[in-house]
Amino acid sequence: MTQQKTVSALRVREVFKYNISVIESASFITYNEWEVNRQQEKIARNKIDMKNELYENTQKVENVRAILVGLNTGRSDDEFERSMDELKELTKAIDIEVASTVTQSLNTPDKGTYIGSGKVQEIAAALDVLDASIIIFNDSLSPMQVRNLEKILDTEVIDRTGLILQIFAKRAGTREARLQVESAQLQYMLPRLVGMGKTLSRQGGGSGRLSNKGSGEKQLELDRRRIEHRISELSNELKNLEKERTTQRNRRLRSNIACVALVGYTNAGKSTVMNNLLRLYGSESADDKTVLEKDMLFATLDTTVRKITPSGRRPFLLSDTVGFISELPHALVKAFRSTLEEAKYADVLLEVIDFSDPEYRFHMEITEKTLAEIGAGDIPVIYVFNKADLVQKEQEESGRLVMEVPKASGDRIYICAKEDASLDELIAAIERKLSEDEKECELLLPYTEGGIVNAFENRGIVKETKYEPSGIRIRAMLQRADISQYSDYIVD
Ligand SMILES: Nc1nc2c(ncn2[C@@H]2O[C@H](COP(=O)(O)OP(=O)(O)OP(=O)(O)O)[C@@H](O)[C@H]2O)c(=O)[nH]1
Ligand SMILES: [Mg+2]
Repeated sequence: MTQQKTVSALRVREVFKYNISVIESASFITYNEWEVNRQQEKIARNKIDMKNELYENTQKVENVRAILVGLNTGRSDDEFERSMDELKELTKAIDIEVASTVTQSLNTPDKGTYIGSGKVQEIAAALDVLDASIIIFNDSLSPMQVRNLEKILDTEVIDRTGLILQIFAKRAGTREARLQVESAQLQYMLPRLVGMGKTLSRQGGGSGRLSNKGSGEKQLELDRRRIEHRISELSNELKNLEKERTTQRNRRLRSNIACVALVGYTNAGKSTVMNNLLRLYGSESADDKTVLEKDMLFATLDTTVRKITPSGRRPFLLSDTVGFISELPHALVKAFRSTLEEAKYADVLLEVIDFSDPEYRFHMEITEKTLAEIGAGDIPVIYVFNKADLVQKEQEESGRLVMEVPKASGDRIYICAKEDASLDELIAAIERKLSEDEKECELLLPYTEGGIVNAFENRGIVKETKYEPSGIRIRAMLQRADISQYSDYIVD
């Protein structure tokens, strides 16, 4: 049993190590060798695919089991329990089975092993009994703590950040997401590598997480330089992709069609809203335009923008992006900044909330904090309380008064993202919000300015058009910026 366990732990670790093979293939190159390197990268990316596949297979065949460990250093019981529950969901998100949960309350974490030595022994004894091969900690551990624990427990130890990074690595589908994840993983590894160098130089050797090609300070220094080199390469490439994204975004902004962004905690139902609006009001065949919706954390990792053209109402561009979570690893926020920032350019945010989750208020807090962090804190918000069907069911079962769905009240709307009536109510709420700042104006445009009429029509803001000898007379809903831009033509 012990032997089998070690094998599965090593395979999980193998996946975590995939970056090293990428680094090996990248090696030291000059900027002029960029093109050659792109080919090498292609090979490396295939390697990542293979590794991810290996990971999937490993999980399916071997059924890895984990012990979850949480240390409460002064949080309320509720808060602590909530974060342990979320750790369980995160663990399930990479198909690792939760064998058991171990918790402890201490004023301060133990410097060497994070939890007390008695607890470490307890876990060591439980490992065999529970057939577990990986220990997952709910907080961030120092590189030294991970090493100490791995040595005592003789099995793989990862922390919450490491776990989230693995989920992202497994899910990353687009090129940009893959580069972002790789960069985040390397940034996470770097201090751990340096830390390990110290230990190894004292010990004069040994085998560790990253020392698969020999050991000693020299080798580690080489690895460290390779990683740093790869990080700067990735950051250059991400900058190029960001430029592309900015160009696309500028084109969108110039078109003046309203931009609406779905934001919110992971698994709230953002992609479900997107897909169902596309099904009802997508401008082209919706089938190949839909995005992945799934009952798991971090189903979506990139940004998709689609045009929604509701009949009789104004069209808008809708974007769906990566969800938020409490304690999103810093390296990840940094690497995913450009994806996360997409919301910053929206006219209206749809904050999707899983209303059936007892923790929804806490999720709203985290979402609002994250929005402020990425500079999207001042954009008008519609609070979309989703999965209200589940709440209705619960109310029915417990004999309470059942809420009405859909229901809009001020900036709040209660919906079930899978029902057409809810989606129509949502579209109406979006239109209301978009027109909040608008004023109905009459303009008289010379026939040479037909382009302006077209642009207004594309935005769906024209109420009336009359062709008169002196020009085109239109009534349109204008925003403040339009009023100053077109003041020469405004007659009323
Ligand atoms: N019952 C019910 N389930 C819903 C509703 N909306 C979404 N879901 C389910 O909730 C799960 C998560 O939905 P997604 O749309 O993938 O959530 P997301 O916010 O995009 O999640 P991430 O991409 O992981 O951030 C899926 O299983 C959906 O089918 C709803 O109104 N009612
Ligand atoms: Mg999604």
